[in-house]
Amino acid sequence: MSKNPFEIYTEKPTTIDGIYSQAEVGLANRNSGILLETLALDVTPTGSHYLLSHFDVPLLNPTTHSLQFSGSFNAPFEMSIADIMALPAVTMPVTMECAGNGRAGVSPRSFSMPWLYEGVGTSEWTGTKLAPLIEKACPNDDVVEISFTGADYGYDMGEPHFFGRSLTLAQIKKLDVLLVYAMNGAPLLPQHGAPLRIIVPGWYGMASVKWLTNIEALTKPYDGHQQVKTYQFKAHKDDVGTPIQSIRVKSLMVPPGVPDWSSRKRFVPAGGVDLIGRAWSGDGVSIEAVEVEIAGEWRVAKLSEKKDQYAWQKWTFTWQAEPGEYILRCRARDVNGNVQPLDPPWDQAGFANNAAQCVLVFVA
Ligand SMILES: Nc1nc2c(c(=O)[nH]1)N[C@H]1C(S)=C(S)[C@@H](COP(=O)(O)O)O[C@H]1N2
Ligand SMILES: [Mo]
Repeated sequence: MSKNPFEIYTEKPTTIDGIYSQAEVGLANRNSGILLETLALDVTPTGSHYLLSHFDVPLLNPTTHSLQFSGSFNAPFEMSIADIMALPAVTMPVTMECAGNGRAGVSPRSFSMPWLYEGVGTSEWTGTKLAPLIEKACPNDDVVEISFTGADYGYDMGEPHFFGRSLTLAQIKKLDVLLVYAMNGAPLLPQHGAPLRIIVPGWYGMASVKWLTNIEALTKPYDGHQQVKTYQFKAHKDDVGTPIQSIRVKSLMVPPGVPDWSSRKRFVPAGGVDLIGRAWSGDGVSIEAVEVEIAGEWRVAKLSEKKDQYAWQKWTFTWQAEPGEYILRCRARDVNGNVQPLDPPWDQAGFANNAAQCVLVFVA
């Protein structure tokens, strides 16, 4: 047998809209999503923050783990977690969203983690700024990119690799990248990248490498699988693609009322109903307005001020619900004029679907 049993698996399995394979259910069980009711909170409780791990969760020892700076640095070094924790600490609430969030709503759909709406959350991340450490390691003049490698290893499309991503030096400075060891005031949990990860505020989650082991200064563009073979917008399979980076404008609501166990449709008693939700956009851009659609009419919601640059904003709307059947929708607009579409934007792998959420409710 070949040393690489997956070398023939270069194509993703075929899919049927609305029908999920056992492998996809397995992915969905490992990669839990936010409980939409916790959108009522500014900070997502750690246990409700979504998860996306491509391979197995590495169980690393925080007392022996170290971060290596390698490659074309003039003054490379190594740091323990204790060394990193001794540096000036920053705590930042950041809304993180998986680039695959909404994938299940794109038709025809592509095989991968089948998110409906749940691949998002806001945590208070504690760590230290990455840019000064890169400066300390002193990148040589020939450096074009910095790569970040995780300890998790596996196969995708026939290619064995450690999960890794890259950023340019300019991006690291501009994006306020953090080297993070704590989440919501507690040490990172294994599934969220313990003992060390980066957080790239304002970008989709794939950039925020977990289980960080190595930071390398590269003299050629990074060609890691998770940078060049995926996380590219593609109109079709053979499209050259454009890299996915900033989060697209989006909003979600807490589904009102109570659910039916098997259909997940909602029952709402007639009368005043307080709709609550969150809205966010990429690169720390503020939201300008959120609208709610009820019975075909779009109405302006009340929007809270932005408190933290990279965290979502709260919105509310009081609905005088009359008996009937409704599809509620919400859509946000950011200050740059980007608006959520009503229909899913097309992407071959279902990335970055920011179409307005639909919630079916019965009022009686
Ligand atoms: N090492 C490593 N880092 C990773 C991943 C991974 O599989 N391995 N998944 C990425 C993706 S796609 C997302 S959306 C976020 C999810 O972070 P979370 O699981 O803490 O929510 O981590 C990113 N960092
Ligand atoms: Mo993701």
